[in-house]
Amino acid sequence: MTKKLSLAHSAKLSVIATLALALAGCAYMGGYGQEDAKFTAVEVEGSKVWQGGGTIDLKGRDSITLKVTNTLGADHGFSIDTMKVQEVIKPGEERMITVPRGNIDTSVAEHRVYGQLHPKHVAASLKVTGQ
Ligand SMILES: [Cu+2]
Repeated sequence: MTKKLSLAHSAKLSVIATLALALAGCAYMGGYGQEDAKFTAVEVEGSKVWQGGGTIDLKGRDSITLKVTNTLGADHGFSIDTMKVQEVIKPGEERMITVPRGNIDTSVAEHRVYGQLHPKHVAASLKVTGQ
């Protein structure tokens, strides 16, 4: 009798533990530190390219976060004029860039993402909806 009760009790505990882990997982996935879009400076067939992009829904958001990585051996510029972003990313650096909603030009649906240091650096684009 006592054994049966304690088994039932430990089963209940393991359900609670599983739920707690699942909740923690959800909080992590949707929480702080997650980027809305990723851009990576890479070399493709001899050209330097900002690879990445996507579409971000701005509805109900105060800011967006971009994860920018430079895998190359020199500094590369990262600019989005219509979001007031202009950065220089060091070789091997990974940087999270937060853009406040107020800096995003809402008259533009597709934002040009380019490297201001090198005219030949191939640009990418980022779409923003729900503004
Ligand atoms: Cu560049």
